[in-house]
Amino acid sequence: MPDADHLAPDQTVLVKAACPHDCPDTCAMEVTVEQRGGKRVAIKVAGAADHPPTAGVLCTKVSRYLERTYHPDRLLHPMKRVGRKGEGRFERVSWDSALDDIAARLKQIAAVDPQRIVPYSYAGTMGLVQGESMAQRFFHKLGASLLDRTICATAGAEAMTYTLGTRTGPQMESFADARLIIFWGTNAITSNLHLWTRAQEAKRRGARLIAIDPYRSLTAEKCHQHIALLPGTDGALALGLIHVLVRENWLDHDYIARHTLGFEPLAERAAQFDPARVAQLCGITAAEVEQLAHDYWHTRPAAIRLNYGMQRAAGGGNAVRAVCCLPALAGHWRDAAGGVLLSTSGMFPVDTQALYRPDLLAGPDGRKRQPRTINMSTIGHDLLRPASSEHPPIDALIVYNSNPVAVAPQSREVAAGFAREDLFTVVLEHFQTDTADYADYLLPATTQLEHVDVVKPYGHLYVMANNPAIDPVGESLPNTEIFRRLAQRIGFTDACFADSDDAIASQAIKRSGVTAHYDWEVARRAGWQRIDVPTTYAPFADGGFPTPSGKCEFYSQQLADLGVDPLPAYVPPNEGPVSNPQLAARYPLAMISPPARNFLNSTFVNVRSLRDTEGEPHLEIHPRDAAARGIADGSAVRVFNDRGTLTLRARVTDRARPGVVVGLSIWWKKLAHDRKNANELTGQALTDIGRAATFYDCLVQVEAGATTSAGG
Ligand SMILES: Nc1nc2c(c(=O)[nH]1)N[C@H]1C(S)=C(S)[C@@H](COP(=O)(O)OP(=O)(O)OC[C@H]3O[C@@H](n4cnc5c(=O)[nH]c(N)nc54)[C@H](O)[C@@H]3O)O[C@H]1N2
Ligand SMILES: Nc1nc2c(c(=O)[nH]1)N[C@H]1C(S)=C(S)[C@@H](COP(=O)(O)OP(=O)(O)OC[C@H]3O[C@@H](n4cnc5c(=O)[nH]c(N)nc54)[C@H](O)[C@@H]3O)O[C@H]1N2
Ligand code: SF4
Ligand SMILES: [Mo]
Repeated sequence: MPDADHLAPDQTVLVKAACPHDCPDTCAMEVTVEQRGGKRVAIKVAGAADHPPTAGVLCTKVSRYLERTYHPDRLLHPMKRVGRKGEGRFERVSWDSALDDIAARLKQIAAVDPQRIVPYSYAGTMGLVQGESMAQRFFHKLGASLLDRTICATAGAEAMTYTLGTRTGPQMESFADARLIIFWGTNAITSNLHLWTRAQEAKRRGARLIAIDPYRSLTAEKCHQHIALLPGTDGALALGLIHVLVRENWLDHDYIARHTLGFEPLAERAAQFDPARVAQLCGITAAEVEQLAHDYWHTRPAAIRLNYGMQRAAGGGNAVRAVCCLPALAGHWRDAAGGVLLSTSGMFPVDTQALYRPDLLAGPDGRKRQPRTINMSTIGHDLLRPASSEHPPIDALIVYNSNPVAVAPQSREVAAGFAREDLFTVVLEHFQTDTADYADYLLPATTQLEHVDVVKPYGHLYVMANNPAIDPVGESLPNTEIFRRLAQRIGFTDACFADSDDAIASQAIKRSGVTAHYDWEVARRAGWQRIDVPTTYAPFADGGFPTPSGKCEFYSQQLADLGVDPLPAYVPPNEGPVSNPQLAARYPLAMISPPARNFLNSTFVNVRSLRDTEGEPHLEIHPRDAAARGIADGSAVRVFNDRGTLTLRARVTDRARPGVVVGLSIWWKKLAHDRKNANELTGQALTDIGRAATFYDCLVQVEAGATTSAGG
């Protein structure tokens, strides 16, 4: 078999790659490559049949990977701004002139105060190499501000870690063996296709599927039962379930006694959440609460697939804590197909010291610097905040693997911040996104088909390897190489700045515990390497929670020490009739903006075939709420609150429950007719645990007709 580097004109090769996207499935891809005109060209991508989680299938989006990679709009050269900020007018420049100028500007700013330089990145790629390796080394050496990466997962991740000690759960393959599967705040068909396949298999074998979701998503409509609660009320529902389990003595006393901490106070807390009260808080019936608790106790194995949809509200962290108590109470961890799965990311010991080199924070005098931390979910506030000695201004932003002008909450503030003429902005991208429009320098980055990477999944138990399949498109460079060259220009001489991408991939995972046998060379040849856990993986069948007490902590002393409620509490949405009746009177509808099936966050929105499938930005609204406002199906509506206003096409449908409107996201603003997306309306308040964004804690009003722009 030829390899991709030595390919005769008539030969094709299969290159082992890994999907880089922010998706729990982290599929193994096989890229068919041939030689054309002296260049390696990818002609096909497919899912690897022999990788158990992938099982030969890619989703619709990534099946279109070649359309994205060879898109006529790919950025091919470094570019420099010529128009006003945000206008998106650029001229082509050479790499040397771009990097020389960027290095000079950063040096100048760093001489005043390096904290004035802020990196902004998220999970455009989940690769450990093109993600944060060279980039963080560079920013640490510079002494730049640190970034708190909270835009997606920290509420649940921290809440689960306080409760279980780590992030793990039943492996996705085991869901096929469950008899009850609860999809809690997740539309698996959209965002977790390969787990859904296992659930389908379970269903064929007689399992019962239940969705807990304010929206009748593609997944909810295929479940046996759909509990359509109000957004942000999941904590109350979970406490209601605990209430019934305790009242009925549906409890695994042996498991509770041996492996949990704080049963008595938890039971006392749950006593306040009788089904009648829960029904009222959640906008469901008491019978739904009773029935769910009954099924949860009487059906085994019972697995909960918990996901992010239910965390994007003020009480997201506490809600996750409450749900994480359920399997320990009912003894479901005893089964390999039981328990709760939010993420498997706790299973992979990433070597953050080797990758990010936090030791480089030691300044020129050798003393460790402690730069300020910017929370990425409040970047709008932070860019516009008046400077003070406590808050040095942000003078430069380096954006990579993220599209904040489209994805960060309260977009008007974010865009106003990016529009500051005194802000120096560099964007590393594949395309001219909404964010790229504001760049002073726009630098073309390679895609997964063009660079090396190792991907840490969060939905299964295999480390994934990505080999480059083709030559870089245009003059694009891997993120690592861009930061390597910048480091060199600034004069950083530490050896780590010369590490190759292969060297970084081999450093990325610690060789200890379940990854004692991690070997990059082996993984890159095979395409993946399973961590060393048994095929029937039941992480807490016999307790062994890696919390401070070694138990599942219903009661968390760590949270108590932080001044946070040590027991799972019900924290109602910030924007709702309970917390803010005046606001709720003016803006009576709760808007959620969960992922669209054919996009991945804002990635793929510019891929024609996928955008055409999604149609145009729309708002789903219940017939009752539509009728009350004289809104007809297919008409344009104005959606607004104090933060802004946007125009969407109404879909009158009972998929949205009464009181809730749904705008599937995340559109590129510039591809919407009014150049806005759902984040025009979302706010910058943070969650109770994890300092995360609260995208789905957002009250709005909707009006028929869409001609004015009042209201915001
Ligand atoms: N196709 C596709 N796949 C994706 C993404 C994408 O954009 N598109 N994004 C990726 C990323 S970054 C992430 S973080 C994951 C997200 O993964 P998930 O969190 O599983 O996201 P969704 O699949 O949209 O499911 C969220 C569901 O939660 C519901 N929901 C909203 N608010 C509430 C609430 O308060 N309570 C409850 N119970 N449900 C609520 C929504 O209606 C929606 O159906 O998906 C990843 N996968
Ligand atoms: N209203 C609303 N807003 C949301 C959400 C929601 O549900 N509703 N979801 C939130 C969530 S869960 C998340 S995770 C965030 C996601 O927000 P982001 O992490 O910003 O994700 P994307 O929108 O996919 O943008 C990633 C960008 O990285 C670029 N990219 C990919 N690979 C590379 C690379 O190798 N190098 C470089 N330089 N660039 C690369 C892509 O081209 C893309 O433009 O959005 C959040 N925003
Ligand atoms: S986005 Fe998810 S389902 Fe699609 S190919 Fe990538 S990992 Fe697989
Ligand atoms: Mo996310």
